[in-house]
Amino acid sequence: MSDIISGLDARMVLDSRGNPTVEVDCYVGGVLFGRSIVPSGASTGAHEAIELRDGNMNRWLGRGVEDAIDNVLEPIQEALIGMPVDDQKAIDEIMIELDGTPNKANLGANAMLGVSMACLHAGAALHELPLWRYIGGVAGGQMPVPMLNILNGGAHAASNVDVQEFMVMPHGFDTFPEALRAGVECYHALKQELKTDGLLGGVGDEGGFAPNLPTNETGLKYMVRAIEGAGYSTDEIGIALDVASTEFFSEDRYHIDGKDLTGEELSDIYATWVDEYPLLSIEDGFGEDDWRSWSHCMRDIGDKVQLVGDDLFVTQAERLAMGIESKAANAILVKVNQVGTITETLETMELANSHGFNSVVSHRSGETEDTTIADLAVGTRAGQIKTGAPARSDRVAKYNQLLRISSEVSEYRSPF
Ligand code: 2PG
Ligand code: MG
Repeated sequence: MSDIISGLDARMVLDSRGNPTVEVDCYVGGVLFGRSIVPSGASTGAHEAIELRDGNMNRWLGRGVEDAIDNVLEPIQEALIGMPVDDQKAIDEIMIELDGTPNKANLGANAMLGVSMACLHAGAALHELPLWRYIGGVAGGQMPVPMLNILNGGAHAASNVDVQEFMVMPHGFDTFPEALRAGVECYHALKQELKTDGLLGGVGDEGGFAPNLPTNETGLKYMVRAIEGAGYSTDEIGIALDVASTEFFSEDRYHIDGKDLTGEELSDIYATWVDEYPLLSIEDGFGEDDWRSWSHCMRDIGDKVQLVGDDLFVTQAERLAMGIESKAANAILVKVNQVGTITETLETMELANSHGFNSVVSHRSGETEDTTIADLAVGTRAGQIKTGAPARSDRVAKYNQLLRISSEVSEYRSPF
């Protein structure tokens, strides 16, 4: 049987916010072997690889992806036809060279990632392996602890809450399905708590509730009420935050809860929250270039809480190496479209792992039915995944894929 890429196809499809995105098909021996859809962020980091948008304001509010699709159909296809589809590294390296820029500005990270992921799926299909096993190889897989974003704020909601994500982290369970059930029950309990207080409205971009709250800390109180309201203890279910603080950082100050705080003052608030709440993980507590505050916070509470760099590291080995050097964090968020290829994603995760950093595989706020990240989390044995609330099919699709995988993979270990 042929293992050679015989062609690529690409088309525009919609993401969960009604924006255009890129779908890529990979053909082997003339047969469709792999398909992928590219996700898209809202609170994007300045250092992320470039997502190519047409900018024609008469169509799709300037968010069209015709140029990215043309790049798949023309230069990328031309360069990849004839390549063995299971040589992921060579495929990604050819695209990186063809692009020739440090941030994928030429071909577009959305074009490149679509191809990279479609080839990954095609490679798995060629070897008749489930995707997680193709990624994991002989090391097999490990189920991740889920982080469910049940209360949305920041750029993902129309509310007054600055913190972007309040997640439950069911870490004290023996299996993935049990952990997921506990997390989902907290989602339902939070709905009840908010209803009781007359705060139940719509949901945010990741399916979590999006109430207006008097302070950000009130969100933490609701999380505890949700955990306990669902009948669990805060010893078995903790809280993870994505503060996404770059969104409210300007002129060297953090504008949160109507105050203008220095990085050190904000770090002190996190320290109090860690003492008073079952807070296990804080993502993007500081701005994407505020290395000093990150390192200060690490020195202060880095032994008590997971500090995750998202906009800080943008899944790129070079930025992660800076963070390792300056002891700025102890974990990395992994988003495939921040770097643009599977090979570079795996290299960054390897670097994290070899320096004792935790990895959290993540969705984007703009998602689709594509479930590649579920298999990626299992195959790389990342240990943690965040993929939204258990609501809206773009989020639930990942949890459902993990449930499917869990019938084959029983290994499950919480990093907490
Ligand atoms: C984040 C993500 C995903 P976005 O900040 O971690 O939750 O949001 O995709 O908007 O960057
Ligand atoms: Mg984030």
